[in-house]
Order: sequence, then structure tokens, then C-alpha cells
Amino acid sequence: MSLTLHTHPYSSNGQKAQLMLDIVGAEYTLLEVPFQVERVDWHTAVNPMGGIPALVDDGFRLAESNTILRYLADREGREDLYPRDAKERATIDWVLDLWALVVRPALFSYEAAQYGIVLGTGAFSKEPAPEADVRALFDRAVPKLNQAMQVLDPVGPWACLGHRTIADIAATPVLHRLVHAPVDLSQVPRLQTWAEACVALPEWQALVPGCGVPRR
Ligand SMILES: N[C@@H](CCC(=O)N[C@@H](CS)C(=O)NCC(=O)O)C(=O)O
Repeated sequence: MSLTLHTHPYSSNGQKAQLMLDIVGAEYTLLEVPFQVERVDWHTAVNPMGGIPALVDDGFRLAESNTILRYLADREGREDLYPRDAKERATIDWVLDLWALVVRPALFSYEAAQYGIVLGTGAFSKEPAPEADVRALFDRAVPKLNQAMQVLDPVGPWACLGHRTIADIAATPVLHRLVHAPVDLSQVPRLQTWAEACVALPEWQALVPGCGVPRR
């Protein structure tokens, strides 16, 4: 059974799908989708919205990175990463939604400044903002970040359930960027503890050099 991931090395959502494939030990092929406003036909044929990543499993197509993580955990029978128990599953889903719908938007202005993100063309589409501006934009997000971190287990490092799950895998690429950013992460101590554990995952350490993950 063949798995093909449509991704881009700079896409944090693509990176989390690739990290998941590596953690479950699946064999896969990568197809690089160019970051351009008019997405290539072979990609929109799989994901009409054009977002990166998308996954094709023997003709079965899927997009939305969190959906891909849930699917791969179920496909590979990895209940340690995404349990079947309703409360455990919902706890993970809460962190996934919190990350995508609250934390990422709170970080957007900061990330756009640091990585020169332009909607439609992705990271490095323009020069990054000066470091003082980047730091100030991060500082503005700190209260919201500390509020969001109260949803995580108080005893870390993992987000919930006391072990690594897809909630941690989903956050790892952006946590990596934060660890390497010119910002004071100690202002959000629970996020810092979480980030250090996720970034140290051996599968991430193996993946990150080929990902062109910005280290500025
Ligand atoms: N909600 C989607 C987001 C997909 C998405 O926007 N991906 C980014 C890359 S991380 C993208 O395609 N960016 C280029 C763009 O701005 O169109 C997911 O989680 O997969």
C-alpha cells in the first residue's frame, strides 16, 4: 500500500505530517508542492483548497494536517498516539483545536514578521522584520499563550495523558521554530518545557536538517 505526501520543506503543517509518518514507521513518497498562489493541478486534484499538506493512500485522498495525523494513527493501530477512549481522544482533540484555532492565530503576526510570510506564497516571500519588531510581536502574544498553556497537563513535558501523542507531534514544527527564535520563551514556561521535549524527539532530529526549517 503506497502513501504519498504532498508537502513543502518549509511548511510547518507538511512537516508535522512527515514527522507522523516517520514516528509510525510508514514508507512514503514525498512530492514537493511549489509555494505559489496558483497551485499546481496535481495538488488541487487531491486538495481542492490547495493547502499543504495532502496525503494519498492508494488513491484515497486526504487533506488538513490534523486529519492526516488522526488517520495515520488509526491506520497504523497506534492507540498510544491517539487512543480510542472517548475522554482521552477528546483531550487530544482539544489540544489540537486549541493549537490550530487559538495559539497559531495568536502567533500569526509574530510568525509573519519573523519568516516573511505572505498569505498565498508562504514563508520567505519577503524580508523578515527587524529583530526588535519580531520580539515585540511575540511579547504581545505572551498573555494568550500562558492562558492557553493552562489546558495542558501541568506536569509536563507532554501536552496531555502523560505521554507523547499526536497533540505533541502536531505542535513540534512550530515549537522548534520558537526554540530557535530571537524571543524570550521563558515568559511562557509551560510552552518552553513542552517545546524542549518535542524538539528532542529523535524522529524530529532526524527530519529537521532536510526540512530547511528556518533557524533564525
Ligand atoms: N488547515 C490546513 C492549513 C494548510 C496550509 O495553509 N498550509 C500552508 C503551509 S503550512 C500553506 O499551504 N501555505 C501556503 C499558503 O499560504 O497558501 C492544514 O492544517 O493542513
